[in-house]
This record gives sequence, structure tokens and C-alpha cells, in this order.
Amino acid sequence: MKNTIRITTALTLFITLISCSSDDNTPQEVTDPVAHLQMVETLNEGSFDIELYSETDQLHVGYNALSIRIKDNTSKKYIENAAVDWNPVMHMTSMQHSCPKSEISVSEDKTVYTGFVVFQMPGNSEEYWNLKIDFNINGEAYSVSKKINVVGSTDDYRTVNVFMGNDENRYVLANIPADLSVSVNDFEAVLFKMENMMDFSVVENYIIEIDPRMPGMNNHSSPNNEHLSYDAKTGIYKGKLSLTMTGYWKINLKVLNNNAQAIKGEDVTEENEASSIYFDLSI
Ligand SMILES: [Cu+2]
Repeated sequence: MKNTIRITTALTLFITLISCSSDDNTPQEVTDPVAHLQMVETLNEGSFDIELYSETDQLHVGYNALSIRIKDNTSKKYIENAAVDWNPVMHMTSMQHSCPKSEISVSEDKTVYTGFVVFQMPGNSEEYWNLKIDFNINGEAYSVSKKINVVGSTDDYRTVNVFMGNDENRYVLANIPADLSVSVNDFEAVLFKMENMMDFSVVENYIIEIDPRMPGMNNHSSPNNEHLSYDAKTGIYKGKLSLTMTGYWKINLKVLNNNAQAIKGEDVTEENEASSIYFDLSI
């Protein structure tokens, strides 16, 4: 008797489940467009919350791919197709400066706005970054700014080089973080010229030479690397980085201008074990 009841219950449940799913012929796919990201800051302006998302849990020195959403706290909805602009400024004890940044564009999901920022240095107890975000909704302009926390890179690895070229221009060169493995990897970087303290422009058609070495293993190199060249479509530099084993690598760099003249960086030789500009990483 008990068994019969159990079977009947199970059967009823089974039928209910089947009928439920067959009734539901208009499945609503609720996908969160920022589910793979982490919210690192919220800026509040009146009834709007501006949410800043990153792939990492904190803003850090180097290249940061960022996403922004604007939430209307009255309707609880995210605003689509707003015009968004940003400006990060570092307030140092002796001066203020900005950093390289992209424009912000609307992504496939129209409530998500994306771009990148290259922070050259972390904040500290006396010096800090301030992020200003301007946005325009239905012709109405809004502006909000907030002190943001920018930390140093993991393991103190160099992910950005700020240097003066022998052409007397200042440059910012940052690698774009990627999952690297023992293989020939896609390797990308952005190169900006510092026009003044607040303005940075994309440098076009230079060449970024790479020479990866393992300093812990007689400074050996790897085959099949490809120098980074400018991709006009995306405005970034792309090449191939060959890593032949796991461990610590120093990616020595040399920057060549449009006339193929080196403006910064030195060859690695028997006498010179590293270039003055480099990225380092471990896999
Ligand atoms: Cu600074």
C-alpha cells in the first residue's frame, strides 16, 4: 500500500513536471549581460546608479577592460543607448594627470557600455584617482565623479611602460591581459602618446618588437614570435608571443617609429640581459 502511494505520488509529480514544461512554450531567457564580470564601483547621481564592471575584482595598474551600466532607481531598469563619456584624473601631491582611455561604445546588449582605461600608477594614502562620468539620457546631461581605488599589478609585474622616447615624446605602452599558455599566443598591446597631462592619443603604425626571455634559465628565448603591428580597425597592436614552458618570462620590448627607427628599448645580447622596457608575466 505504501509503495503504491509512493509510486502514485512520483507519477503525479512526473506528469506535473512534464505538463509544466510543455505548457511553457514561450521560454523567457533571462540572461545577465554582466554575469561574467564583477562590479568594482557604483557612482550615484540623483536617481541613477552608474555601475562599473571589470573582469577583475579591482581596478589595477595597466589595461582595464571596463563595462558600465546606468540603473534608473525609479523604474529599476537599465538605460539603453545613453551617450556616455569618462575621464579619470589622478590627484598627486604635486600635480594632476589623466591616462590613456578609449571612447565608450554601446555593446550588443544596449544597456551595457564598454571601453578601456590604462592606469599608469596605483593610488596611495595621499594620492588618488578620481573618475568622472558624463552621460546623456533623452537630451538631459548628467555628470558624476568619484574617488576610485586603483591597486598595483599582481606580483608587481610590469604591465605598463611609461617612457620618454629619443624623439622627446612621452609614451604609454600597456599589454592587454589574456589567458596565456605554453603555445604561440595572440599577444596585444596599446600604445599612446602623451600630448599633455590630460590628453593621450593613439600612436598609429609603429612596430613593437618583442623578445621573450626566461631570466631564470640562462635567458633563453623562444621561436616563432611575431612582432606587434598596428591594426587600424581596432587601434591596437597585435602579434604572437611564443612561450615554450611554464614559469617566469620577461617580454623585452623595442618600439620602432614609422621610419623603423628605435625610439626606445635595446636588443638583448650576451652583454645586455634585458631591455629598459618590458612586460613580465608567469604562466
Ligand atoms: Cu600619478
